[in-house]
Amino acid sequence: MKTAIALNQENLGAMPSNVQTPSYDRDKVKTSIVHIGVGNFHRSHEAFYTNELMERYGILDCGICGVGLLDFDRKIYNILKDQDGLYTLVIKNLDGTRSAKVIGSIVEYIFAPENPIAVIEKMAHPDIKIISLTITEGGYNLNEATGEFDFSNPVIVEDMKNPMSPKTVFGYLAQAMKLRKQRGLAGCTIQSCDNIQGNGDVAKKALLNYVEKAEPELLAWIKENVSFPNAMVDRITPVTVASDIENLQEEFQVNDQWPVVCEPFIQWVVEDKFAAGRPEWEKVGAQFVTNVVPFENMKLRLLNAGHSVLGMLGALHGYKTIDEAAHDEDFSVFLKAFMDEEVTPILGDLGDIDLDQYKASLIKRFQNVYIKDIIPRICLESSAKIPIFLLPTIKAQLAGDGNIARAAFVVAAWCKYNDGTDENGNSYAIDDAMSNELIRAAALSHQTPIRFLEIEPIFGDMVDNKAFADAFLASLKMLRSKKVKDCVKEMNSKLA
Ligand code: CS2
Repeated sequence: MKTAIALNQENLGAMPSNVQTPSYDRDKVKTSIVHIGVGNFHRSHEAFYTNELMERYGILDCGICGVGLLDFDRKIYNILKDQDGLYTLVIKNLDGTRSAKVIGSIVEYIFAPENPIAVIEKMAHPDIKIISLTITEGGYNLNEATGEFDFSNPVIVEDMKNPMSPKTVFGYLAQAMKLRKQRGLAGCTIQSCDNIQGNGDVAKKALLNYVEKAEPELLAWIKENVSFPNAMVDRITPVTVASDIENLQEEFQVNDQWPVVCEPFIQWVVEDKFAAGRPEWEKVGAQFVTNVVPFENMKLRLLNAGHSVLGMLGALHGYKTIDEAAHDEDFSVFLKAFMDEEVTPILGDLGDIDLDQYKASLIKRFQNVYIKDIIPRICLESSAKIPIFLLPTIKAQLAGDGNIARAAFVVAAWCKYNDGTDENGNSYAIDDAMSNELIRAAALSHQTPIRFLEIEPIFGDMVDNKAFADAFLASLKMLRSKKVKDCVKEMNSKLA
């Protein structure tokens, strides 16, 4: 075996010919984007699009400065430092072929816990036109049921007390915007790239709520000078595992400490509302539209909810990855019927979108056996995901007397999931900001099944809806008395 070459700027010229490397001059790249939360998804999506612009069009004024706010980000900080901001994106095609591309668009990185002032200054720098975010669905600090900003969160309380050494994204944004205002600088765009309906509106609401209390005199300036475009973002990007690192060394002779693997599909539909201009991402496939709502609805309620369906059912059954669950005939019949009968009716007019084709392509994407998207990634933080991906579908269906049997079954499966053991007796961790409450409610639900729906921050008053509560209770009873696959078979034949 040939020795793999360590990935860094100096070694780029020595990379084997089957690895695509940046051919543009990275020294000439000018940073105009700060991105908070450089996880795998940012690296397969926005950083990828931006690298394409640099590579294919020589547009170099859209460099990215990554920012990590959490202690957890120390690892990526150290690795990107070692690798001069470079990393490899490995695209895994449906036919098993792979391509490897070194991405060079992240040209700076600041680890906030070590240097909060540098982050504030960077975000307030006149060259910065966009501050983009992937801070997860739960990161916006809004109560799921009431939609209100949670001022009781201890880190928020701390940020209000110590504005110059913030911990949260809101503390940072408020200080950076304050500096921009004081210095007479222009505003910028705050661009959410998280899977949330109206993600821009949500980011705006959260920031304005925070600022109203923390820095009230800044409120009007933000309203006037900062824009918050909504966007639909899409590319399935699993967790990187050790074998991805090894495969890259063997197949491409690249030694990358943290590559990203992803599917070939990519989509970004963005509201064209950028306060200080934007890169021409449309040149490389992004779609700029005036209304993203239909795209968001379709993606969150079919793809993301579809993931949760396969994730919850698959976890109980003991499957490890989404492709295994998606290849299970019973689960895929269930999923398809969920999409057709419970989601499609509430999607409304989708204009030119070919929904049948979209749904068929989703099933194929879930079934991509090379992606190996682990079920724990899908199930983690479900308390922030289910209320966005699944509950709006149930509410809309209930409002029109529509069918909710399968969606309610998935909620019941989620309840059982919080027992923490699959049907083979293997236990797993409940990785969720609300894990204590979820585990407790699931435990109580053995005696009093309705207890799970009484988690108010998640379900609000949905527990009072008889049709939903009945469907949930019937499903949970079934799930607690027999295997998930038998339940799914029964559902499939009963509802067919
Ligand atoms: C997944 C998403 O986290 C989840 O539950 O559904 O991460 C999904 O893979 C991406 O949104 C795909 O674009």
